[in-house]
Amino acid sequence: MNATNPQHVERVKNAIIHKLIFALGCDPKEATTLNWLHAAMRVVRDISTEGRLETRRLTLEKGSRQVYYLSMEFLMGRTFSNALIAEEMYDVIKAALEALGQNVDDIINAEPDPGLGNGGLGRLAACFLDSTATMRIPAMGYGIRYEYGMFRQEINAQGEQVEMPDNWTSHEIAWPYVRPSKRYKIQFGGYVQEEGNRTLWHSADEITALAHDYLVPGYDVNLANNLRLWTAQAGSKVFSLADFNRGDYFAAMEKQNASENVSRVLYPDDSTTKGRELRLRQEYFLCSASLQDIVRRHEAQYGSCDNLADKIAIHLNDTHPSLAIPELMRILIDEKGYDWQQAWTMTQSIFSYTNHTLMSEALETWPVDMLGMILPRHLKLILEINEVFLKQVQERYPHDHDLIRRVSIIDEEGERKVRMAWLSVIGSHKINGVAKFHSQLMVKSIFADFAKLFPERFTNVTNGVTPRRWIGIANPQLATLIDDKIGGTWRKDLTRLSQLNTFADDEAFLQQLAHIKRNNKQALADYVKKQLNITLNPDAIFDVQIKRIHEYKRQSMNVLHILDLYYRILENPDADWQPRVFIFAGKAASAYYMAKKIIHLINDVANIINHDARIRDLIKIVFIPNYGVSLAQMIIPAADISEQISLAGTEASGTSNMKFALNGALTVGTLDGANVEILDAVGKDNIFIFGNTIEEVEQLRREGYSPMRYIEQDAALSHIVQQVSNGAFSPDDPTRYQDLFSPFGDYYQSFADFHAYVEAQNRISEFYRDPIAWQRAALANIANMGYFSSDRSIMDYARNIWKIDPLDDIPLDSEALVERINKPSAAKPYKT
Ligand code: 26W
Repeated sequence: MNATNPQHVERVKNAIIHKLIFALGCDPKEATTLNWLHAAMRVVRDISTEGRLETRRLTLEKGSRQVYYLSMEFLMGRTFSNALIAEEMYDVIKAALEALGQNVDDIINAEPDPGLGNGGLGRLAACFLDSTATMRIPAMGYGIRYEYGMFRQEINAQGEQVEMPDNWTSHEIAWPYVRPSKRYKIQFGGYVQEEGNRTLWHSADEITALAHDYLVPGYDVNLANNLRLWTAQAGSKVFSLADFNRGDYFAAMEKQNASENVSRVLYPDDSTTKGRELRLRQEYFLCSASLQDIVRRHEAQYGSCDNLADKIAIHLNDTHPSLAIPELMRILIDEKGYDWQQAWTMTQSIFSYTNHTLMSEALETWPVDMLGMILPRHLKLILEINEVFLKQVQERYPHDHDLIRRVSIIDEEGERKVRMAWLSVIGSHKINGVAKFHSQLMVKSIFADFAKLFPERFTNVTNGVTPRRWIGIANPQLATLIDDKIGGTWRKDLTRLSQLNTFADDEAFLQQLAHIKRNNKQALADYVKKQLNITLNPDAIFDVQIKRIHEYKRQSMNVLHILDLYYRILENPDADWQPRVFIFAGKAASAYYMAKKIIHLINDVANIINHDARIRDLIKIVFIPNYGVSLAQMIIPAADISEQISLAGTEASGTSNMKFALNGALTVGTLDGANVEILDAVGKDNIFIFGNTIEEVEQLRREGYSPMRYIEQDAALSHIVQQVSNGAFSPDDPTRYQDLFSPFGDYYQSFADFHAYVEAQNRISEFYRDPIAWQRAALANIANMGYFSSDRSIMDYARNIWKIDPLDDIPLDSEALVERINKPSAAKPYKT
């Protein structure tokens, strides 16, 4: 659609007014910003809906294979801005809203950003859905519509994280389609009974899953995929009218509340048994609702499940949805009458699984007793799967008894536990890691035994990010500059960015890059001033670490460097120091004591250094609360330095590293995760790699890592650790950080990498003095990030794992699109 065509603008303007009145029942004279947002969203949703119908029509007509992507997390970010970019309606909506006296950016920013995820895994799922639609791969995402998301992070006056409910659903009316006809019963508890060769599950409780559909429009295609999120509804049986009428309102509602808790929050505190049980129920809730829906959709099209494995792929985004494996077995055997072996053959060829972490403490296990109590039928199936599998292993390796112990789905040591990663590997035909380095380690470490048993199953798909959101929306000035130089095709084929390499010696171009970065830094500084009343100098180096707070990511090592710089400035105040702004953001899991302590430390240190007049603003530290997709969109384009400093071997991939480089930030990073591939892509002169390699890390572990050794050798480090431990930054509670930098702890070897890290940071400060050289390096990052598009990742999955070909669609021109505004469906009808 064309913003310079007055007829198009007029039509869109009328459509917005029409929605305001007839979809929202709102008088335009009294409309609030949210009302305008919802009305404009409805106009755009109509267009995306046509794309959705077209996608269904093509999929059904051709009998295409499709993929179902199961994930406990989806960090979709704001919907409206994304849909505007995808449908290429930003300019026309902006013009129409302006004609109505409204500012499009205020309206975009009024949309809450649903926090239905925690980290990279959730954002990856969102980038992937965007890319499936753009790459014309028929796909549906399944997740949970958590009423309160993860939590809203506040930082209290003392500098500590406080978790508040994130009430994002309260205003959400315009984008999702609620599907009252798509409900499924989810059963829990009870017991199983053998009857002849059938197994009957007599459950004790049930709840209902209700579908909410969120369209995901593709970019520059007439297609849209769907994200189906489930909410829990208690059945009518659990509401006691008798209690209610007696006036015992608490008793009347108690059971209802308890069952609806399943979709209340992401990551209930799992430090208690009750919290862990709730998490297990959530996982099953997602799996059962989705699998029932998948089977229903398939049968509606083909009449039976006989060809299920030919037509669908189901992808497990980590092990969290791995109960889908026994759930499909249950449906096929108990409900559809297939025999065990038939069901198992289908199941194995349908499922594939992505592993996102090697850290053993993050590998999910469920106590056999808990699983048996909540899902007795599934425990029985898992035990049968295990028995069949172990028998095969025994036949192949009859003398290796330890192998059986190691690969058994049941961990028999101590309390018996079900290993969900083992179940996922055994139940899938393909298993992938998320970066080359990670995939290599995966088959050498946690899955070594399985890689020996089924080498053909293991593969790599390096993560990627969607350029539509991470440049198009996040950095519009950079997008326009790129459009001017090489045209707009990079949005669909990110490798086109390599054409920018020809500008490496074009100083005017490099200056334009610098100018855009400066504007983005200023915009972030304005935000920080407004939100936190801290003044940032946009000419300082913006050094950014934004991600979940976790010991392995080593935010505390970043603090060690800040303190090193602080003491050096104090010692030598007249040297020519490069001003730095250190920016942090990220949430700590509510029960993760150490991660919360790290947030506290960052704020304590910020409080002292920011107010130390001797530093003369050469260092500024900010912790920006409530990290999420929208905040990332503002911070990343403003970064000069991207901190990717996890201990080698711990970060599976990282995806913010890709977003930063794409926006021209230089990485300071270890040889870990996708940093290794980013180094290959951008070249060693355009990235600051430091620290021990995985071999060195392992060597230190074998020798018995001694943090004390580094303290003894390094006076600066020793001084910093002493100061922090003795309360120099926590005068109100001098013992607060006694345990943080303990010379007996340091599991993630920050002390071992400290010196190399500081040295890399010093090189950065020196390099920053030459603005043209710096921008040339920034350009080398932008221009060579083509590989890291999630479109490439999705095509890797589609070709090698899911075996799905793209649909043939005919993109519409702007006249055809404008014809769709406020008109009954223009899409060709299809049979349901
Ligand atoms: C069992 C509970 C649980 C749930 C989620 C443990 C750990 C998680 C993480 C939040 C998972 C996660 O986000 N992993 C990240 O996935 C990204 C996408 O592949 C990778 O880029 C990151 O390296 C990895 O940490």
